[in-house]
Amino acid sequence: MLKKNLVKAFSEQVNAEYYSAYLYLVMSAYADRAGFKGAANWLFVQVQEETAHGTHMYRHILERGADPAFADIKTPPSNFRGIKDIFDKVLEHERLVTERINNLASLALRENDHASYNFIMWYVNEQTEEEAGVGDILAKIALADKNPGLLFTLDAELGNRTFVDPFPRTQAD
Ligand code: OFO
Repeated sequence: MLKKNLVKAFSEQVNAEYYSAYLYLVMSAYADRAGFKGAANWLFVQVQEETAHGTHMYRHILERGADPAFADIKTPPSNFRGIKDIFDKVLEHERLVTERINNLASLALRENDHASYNFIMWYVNEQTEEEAGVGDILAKIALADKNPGLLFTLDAELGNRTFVDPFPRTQAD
């Protein structure tokens, strides 16, 4: 059984994951309307990933015999200044999420809940990968400063990203 403070912390993180999905949906719409269809695709895959992260965590709460707490999902900002600004904000957001995930891991350890700690470790690793991936995109955007043509190459590359469900469920689940 999940302790009360962990139910609260996990539920808040479910909300934060769905907020991330909503934020990336807003960003995807912006990129699409700005003609960066590849970036729009990359961000839309991010929407699906964040939704999967939130849903997986919600299932963890249920599987541990607790009731998830639900709350409003706040409205994300939509005032972006171009594609670099978008990815700067993605990185900034992911760093905040990393902090939240680390706090959640520390709480699980403090509560001696090793099942939750083990569960949250997947998210710890995922955050490392996400921050690194966005850092690579920003490095390429910086290169495009001197050679704007590179932005089109990058956009085409971002257009190739596909969603792979990190937690596929079988009928037996
Ligand atoms: Fe949920 O993976 Fe980043 O935010």
